[in-house]
Amino acid sequence: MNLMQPFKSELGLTTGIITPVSHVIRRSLSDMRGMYADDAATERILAQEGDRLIYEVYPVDLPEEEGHILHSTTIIYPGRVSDEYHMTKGHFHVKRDRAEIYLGLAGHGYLLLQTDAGEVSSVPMQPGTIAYVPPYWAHRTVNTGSEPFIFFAAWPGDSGHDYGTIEKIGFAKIMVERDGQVALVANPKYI
Ligand code: M6P
Ligand code: ZN
Repeated sequence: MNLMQPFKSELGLTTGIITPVSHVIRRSLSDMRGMYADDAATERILAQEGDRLIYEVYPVDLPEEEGHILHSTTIIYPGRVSDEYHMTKGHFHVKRDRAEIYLGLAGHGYLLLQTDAGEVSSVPMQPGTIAYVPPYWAHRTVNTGSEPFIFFAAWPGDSGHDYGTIEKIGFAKIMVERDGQVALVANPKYI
């Protein structure tokens, strides 16, 4: 057995940054082409304003193996693509029966979940909210506020990220601003 030594990381509770920083995953609008409902709006923003940063992930460096508990923070910057709020790509776990825990740290948003059968659920999140992603649910987070939406996440080391399914089929529902309110509506692109 390869015995790992105990260690700690420091989490900036207001910044969401975990130190030491092993690596940072940055996803910009161009990384999410085709994921927002309004493709023309995506291309317009890219042409007129450039490639805006949508979110960053600060992971703790750990082996992606059974027995470990992977953990990270995610910072989703506020904004919209047309009327759709900034969000993560979203994924199923490759091992579908692996769950995940989110803890809201700053800002306001939603956890959107969806099963293989297309059932959708939405959980509002604010600082202090512990949201549970049960086994078999794809998960995406959305910043519906005007400040960065920051949360901590922990999940089993052998879960794996399956992005392909969501890239192909999308989420059945999207979070948009309608008449100044946050609304969960049918995704016009969902097949
Ligand atoms: C959370 C966790 C990570 C995930 C990240 C961004 O921190 O669920 O596993 O990578 O959010 O979400 P996504 O991978 O869908 O872009
Ligand atoms: Zn996950």
